[in-house]
Amino acid sequence: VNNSLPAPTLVWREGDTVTIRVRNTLSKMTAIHWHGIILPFQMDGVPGISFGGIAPGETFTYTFQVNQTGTYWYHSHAGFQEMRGLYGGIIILPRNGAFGKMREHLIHLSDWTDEDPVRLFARLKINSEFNNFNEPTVPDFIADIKRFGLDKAMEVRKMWNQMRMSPVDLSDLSAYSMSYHLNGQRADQNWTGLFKKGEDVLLRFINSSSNTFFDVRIPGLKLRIVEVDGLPVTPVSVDEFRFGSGETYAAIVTPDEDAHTIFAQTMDRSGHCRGTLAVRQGLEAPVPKREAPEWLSMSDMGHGMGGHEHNHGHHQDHQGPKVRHASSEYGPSVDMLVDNPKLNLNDPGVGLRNNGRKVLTLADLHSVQYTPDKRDIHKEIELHLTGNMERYAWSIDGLEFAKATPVHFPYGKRIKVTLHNDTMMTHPMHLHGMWSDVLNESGEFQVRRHTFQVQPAQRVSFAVTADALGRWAWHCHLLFHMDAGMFREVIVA
Ligand SMILES: [Cu+2]
Repeated sequence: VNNSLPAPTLVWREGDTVTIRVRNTLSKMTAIHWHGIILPFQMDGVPGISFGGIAPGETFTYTFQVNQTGTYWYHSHAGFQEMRGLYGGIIILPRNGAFGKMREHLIHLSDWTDEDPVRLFARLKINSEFNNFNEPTVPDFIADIKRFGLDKAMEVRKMWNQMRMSPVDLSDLSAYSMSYHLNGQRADQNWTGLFKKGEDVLLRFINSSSNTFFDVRIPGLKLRIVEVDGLPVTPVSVDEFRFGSGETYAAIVTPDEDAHTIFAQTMDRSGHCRGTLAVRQGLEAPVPKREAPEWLSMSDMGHGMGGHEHNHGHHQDHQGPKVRHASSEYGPSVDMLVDNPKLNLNDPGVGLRNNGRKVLTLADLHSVQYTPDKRDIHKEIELHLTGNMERYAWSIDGLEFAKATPVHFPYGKRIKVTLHNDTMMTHPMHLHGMWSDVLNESGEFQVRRHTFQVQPAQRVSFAVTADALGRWAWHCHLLFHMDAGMFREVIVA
């Protein structure tokens, strides 16, 4: 956008009507989506749902009133353009607030591929594991034999083979085909944000990557999380947070050295990006080593999963919810069904458990300055996130977008949605047009999000007030999962 990567940061003010004329100078159709912004559906920028897209040479005028504050972003919702730099930040100031009360930096974490994303996607479809170098190998097997004895080691292998799952499927794209950027710069280019000694710094983090989870920390500094997805939360101090594609977090830090490293390793530990907060340009602080990837545990894959020969539903313990899988889940698009899901929200996730650092979890986030819609739930919807790793198939209830019918939200009603993850991967789920009010384990309102992570074998519920008429997109924000079919249209009518 305007020859810049990331695209220019847009600063808006609450209450203003903004008008953005987007002229497409590319040779292909494009579309800009305003991520997390509540607006009329025709302005939402999803081709085929909100509008027809912006053809080459055409200009589309977006205009809407801004009724929220905080950190958001915008990106292309067409093809794989987001993966090649079509993203930028949005800062919305409170109606009466001033900009620059505190020193602040906007930090985009993103991924980039030099390959043609279309070809990369096609290759994943053919062999989804080509990219995963954490795959256990023959030496691992020999190590297992030494550790467990041959019988047990064989058993472990057999188990994985039977499940046709890889225990290290943390991410399906790795540093082999991607590079990782902080504000458009590689780790060695060391993007640097300045501060004066003794002052607090507000960091607005945006995960504008197409397909990457980052584990973010600033060694030696606490991150005081004050805002999530643009909205204020009860401040919580952590050392680290897992950052999903599409989410935003704002954190206040108080630097006490001349230089601090902002370190973000990918969830699969195949790569990282890095920047520096410093009192002047040219300084560096030590850069931590990337940690070893951790295998998924059995609990990450639910209990009693397996092929279709198992009797689903007979493994449930009496504590958990009754899990029912849609009949469409029993097909070639699904390789795993979770009957005993994890219900707790306080799991930092694989690779971050017991690492000696205080890691943010979904359970730590509590909205403030917002009174939830307390009306009774009018309708409950349960959807399962499904996939087949070998086929690189990603879907909802076993149905890819092209095979599915829209989800209906009755206009003006309060609706409860339960997402149940029948896959081994974490999915950042993003509902357009309306807020997702994430509920705690007891079903009470906890935190308002526009995008939130559903961990492997986890079940999370949220409530929505369906006050936005029209057609909306709802999808996993990993671009390749979305394109493979983990996507639904929502109709509010
Ligand atoms: Cu996904």
